Amino acid sequence: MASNITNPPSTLGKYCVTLTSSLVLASLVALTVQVFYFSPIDPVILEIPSSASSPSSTKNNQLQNVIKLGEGFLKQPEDVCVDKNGVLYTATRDGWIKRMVRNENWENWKHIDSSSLLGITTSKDGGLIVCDASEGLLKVTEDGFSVILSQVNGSQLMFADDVIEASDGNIYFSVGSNKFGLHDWYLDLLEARPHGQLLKYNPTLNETVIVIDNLTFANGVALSKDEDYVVVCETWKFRCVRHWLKGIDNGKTDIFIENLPGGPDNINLAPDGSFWIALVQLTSKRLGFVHTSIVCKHLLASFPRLINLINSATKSAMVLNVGTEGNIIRKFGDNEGKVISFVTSAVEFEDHLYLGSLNSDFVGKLPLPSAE
Ligand SMILES: [Ca+2]
Ligand SMILES: [Ca+2]
Repeated sequence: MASNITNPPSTLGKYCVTLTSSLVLASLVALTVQVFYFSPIDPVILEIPSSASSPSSTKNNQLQNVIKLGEGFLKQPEDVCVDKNGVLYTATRDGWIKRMVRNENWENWKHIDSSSLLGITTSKDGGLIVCDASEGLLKVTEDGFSVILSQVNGSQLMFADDVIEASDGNIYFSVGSNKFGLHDWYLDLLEARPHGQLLKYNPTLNETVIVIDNLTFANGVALSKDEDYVVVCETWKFRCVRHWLKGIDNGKTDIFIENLPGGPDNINLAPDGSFWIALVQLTSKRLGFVHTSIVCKHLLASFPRLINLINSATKSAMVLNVGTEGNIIRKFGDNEGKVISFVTSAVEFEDHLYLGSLNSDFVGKLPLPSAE
């Protein structure tokens, strides 16, 4: 009889439920093992200042007035600098150093064949010093490029982020992270531990020393007008740190400005001795919980395709003008990123601000008087 060779429906149903439960349980165990055991990060909670948790609350859209220089010609120009002749330079993601002479025509200047060029600065004996997050520090002149520094204490210099040259020839530069590379920057953000450094390279002695260790993503570097201190941006800490090079505090490190309304990227000295700091939006009101949940951090680190869900940096832009006392003088933004977003650098030259961005194919130019 059929009832002797088939299970009764209720028994079959229970069997199916048990099988499904077992499969779900096994999948959950596998997912948990995958997420926690193989997670590439060892995260801690990121402290987000209230000023940065809802950055779009400030009504400030002056950056929507930027003139787009070299639109379509410049792939993700992260940093900009201007030499003493007024020539504007930027390093692009496709490995070019491009420049614009005063007539506003851009040219391909030197090709470095790297997808990891970051901070740039002019050098006092001509040419530029360029950070290559894969190769180290490069010198770029009319003759081409050469490597200035590729190793620190016997190890490859990785993730050189920004650089400035002092008048005595010493080169101060940041290392974003000693653990994660440029293309894994989001893992460093999720881990939120201090893997960054500020270093000083003395070309005469061919010696590199650590100026500040344990920075939570070391980024922009600038010297004060009198070179009595150097400032380095600590992006995941929403602050900039100052190290004294002269005076009674020589050798000491203190906080220059903190509780910034975004993560500080590049910092540049303004002609009047103040600084311009570009801020990137690291979080949003809706997604702030990601940075305070260890489980979420492991999940995102294990499934990198999800990272775009929380990447808020491409949704707005903000730059600050900060005085020598760490006081905010001016703040310009594009809250919804309508014209420019993910601004990583702001350089003042002849009453204009020049803006680099990792989400643009142009350099933004903002006339300063009309922006006030
Ligand atoms: Ca720079
Ligand atoms: Ca940078």
